[in-house]
Amino acid sequence: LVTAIDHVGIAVADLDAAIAFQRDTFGLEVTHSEVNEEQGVREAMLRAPGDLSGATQIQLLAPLRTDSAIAKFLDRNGPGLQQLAFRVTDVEAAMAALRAKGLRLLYEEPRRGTAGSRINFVHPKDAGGVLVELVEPAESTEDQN
Ligand code: CMX
Repeated sequence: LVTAIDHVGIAVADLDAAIAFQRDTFGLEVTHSEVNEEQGVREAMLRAPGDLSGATQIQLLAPLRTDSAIAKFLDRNGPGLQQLAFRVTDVEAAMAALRAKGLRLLYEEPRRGTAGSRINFVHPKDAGGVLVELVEPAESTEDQN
């Protein structure tokens, strides 16, 4: 079902400060950033220098709005690990396979994720207390910058 661990998402209050911390402390570099209005986030993807394209990334997620999932997570937990994202080749097929096992998906249909990917989430209560994201990357992964 899963072809790779795509990224690990960290909720942060201040995206620019978090990028600077990851860069200055661990040497990670930003490969992509965007605003996703539907998800209510400002986000950035980071990786270790020299990592090949396709390697697992760190996603920093800052809230755009007070009613967003990330704002609620920060209110409840403070900053920290918020999600684990698995890469799949066909998100609808993955959704069907997980539903058949009795897991709840958060959305009826896939929504738009980072860089034009198609995403859905498994409810954390059905995945061992971890918010699991399913990510089907956009066709071209060449132009993620
Ligand atoms: N990881 C693990 N558990 C979580 C969680 C998380 N990120 N967020 C909530 N939970 C837990 C809560 O602690 C709660 O547990 P208890 O009942 O034991 O207290 C339970 O899940 C349900 O909580 P809830 O109050 O019913 O639901 P929330 O309003 O907190 O929403 C969730 C939780 C997962 C439905 C919501 O965060 C969501 O829709 N997430 C998907 C979208 C998202 O995260 N977008 C931001 C990232 C965008 C991107 O990746 O591109």
